Amino acid sequence: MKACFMGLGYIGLPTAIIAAKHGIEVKGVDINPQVVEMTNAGKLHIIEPGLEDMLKEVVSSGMLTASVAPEVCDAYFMVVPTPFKGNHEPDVSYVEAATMAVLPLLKEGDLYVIESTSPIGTTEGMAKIIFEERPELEGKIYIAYCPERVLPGNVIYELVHNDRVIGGLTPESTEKAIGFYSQFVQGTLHRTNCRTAEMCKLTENSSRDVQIAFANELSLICDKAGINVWELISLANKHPRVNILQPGCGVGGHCIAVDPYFITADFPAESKLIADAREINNYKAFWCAEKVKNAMLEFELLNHRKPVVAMMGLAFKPNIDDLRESPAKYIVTKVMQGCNNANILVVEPNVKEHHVFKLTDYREAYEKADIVAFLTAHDPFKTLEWRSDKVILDFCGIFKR
Ligand code: SAJ
Repeated sequence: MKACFMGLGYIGLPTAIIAAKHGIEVKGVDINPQVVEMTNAGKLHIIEPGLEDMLKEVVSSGMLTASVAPEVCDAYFMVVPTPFKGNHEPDVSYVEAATMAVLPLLKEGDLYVIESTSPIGTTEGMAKIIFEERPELEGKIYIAYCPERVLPGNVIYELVHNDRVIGGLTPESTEKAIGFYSQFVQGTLHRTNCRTAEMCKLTENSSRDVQIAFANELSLICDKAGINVWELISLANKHPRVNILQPGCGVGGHCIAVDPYFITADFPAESKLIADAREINNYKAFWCAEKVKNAMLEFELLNHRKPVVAMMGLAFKPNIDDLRESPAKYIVTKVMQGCNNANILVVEPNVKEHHVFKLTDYREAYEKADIVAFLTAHDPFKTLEWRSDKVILDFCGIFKR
């Protein structure tokens, strides 16, 4: 079986490599010629432990080749971005473009799968486009939606071992998709329809966003009530059936902070809790920036000089180098806007240099700072000793004090 993966990004490329590793001949397609060139040279354009060796292997064996245009295969996978537009409206134009690109190649018996996180009804919408252009294919090809749930940094293991939800346009389509994924997925493949599978992905991430919003709301209440929120949550979680997540400086990344809008955009009247959770998590980043700015003003009033401020962390979550959609980055920018940058030390131990921020070593910044704002709970920060001579704003539970 020949499989075509449209989109060689954080999900498409690892999935293409794993499929090729399991004996499937794979044609990888990306609109970025550099991605195509690097892939064919056995070089990763993303950071994922252990993946580059696997890429070199499948490229040298000829099981994976990349190009900018698709060619005739037996199965086609849409693994392209689904961002949202300015007004939080989902943008499925990349899925549409990828579908139009493979449309002329489709033949009877082929499998067409969307993996991209999509609003409910996208798979049916693409089927409509396909059958309008190619009416002879109606009922003759298999169409399904199969979301992924891998965690960046552990993609190889999770792509093989995570359970997956397979939602066919028809039961036959579900079975056909199961036949494909069972070639390399050891997790359980759960059968359903395409709308449920689309909603399942959105549900998983929206549920996490709501849970994080609850933790963040607790942190605002505890700040006002003079309660240590970390201690509170730790005690509440001693209850056998309570599992409250951790407050942070907001919610970042391309998933948890984005996917809930795919629901609220289509069901605004029904999705109040999901919408409020988004508001709370976005507000938390604003609240943290205000906290830092107020601490700077208080310091200046008390000490008659501007403070040195260490902003600890830019990444959107602990121990990674991904700054995309990062609340920490937003907070640093907001704090810098309010003052001349001279006394703001920016720290990100997982990035060597940044095109906007001058980076300082985390130990040096901690030593020099009068005010220290912990934004991302990177492991190296946890080696630092608490200093009572500094103003420490611990937004992400480094010291849990
Ligand atoms: N966060 C908190 N408190 C917590 C947990 C997370 O503030 O207790 C913040 C993080 O700092 C980060 C954001 O939430 O800013 C998202 O973090 P995450 O741990 O959810 O990581 P993601 O976005 O990389 O991965 C999520 C995962 N989804 C779920 O856990 C339900 C992953 O399995 C998905 O594959 C991924 O989204 C995705 O691609 O959809």
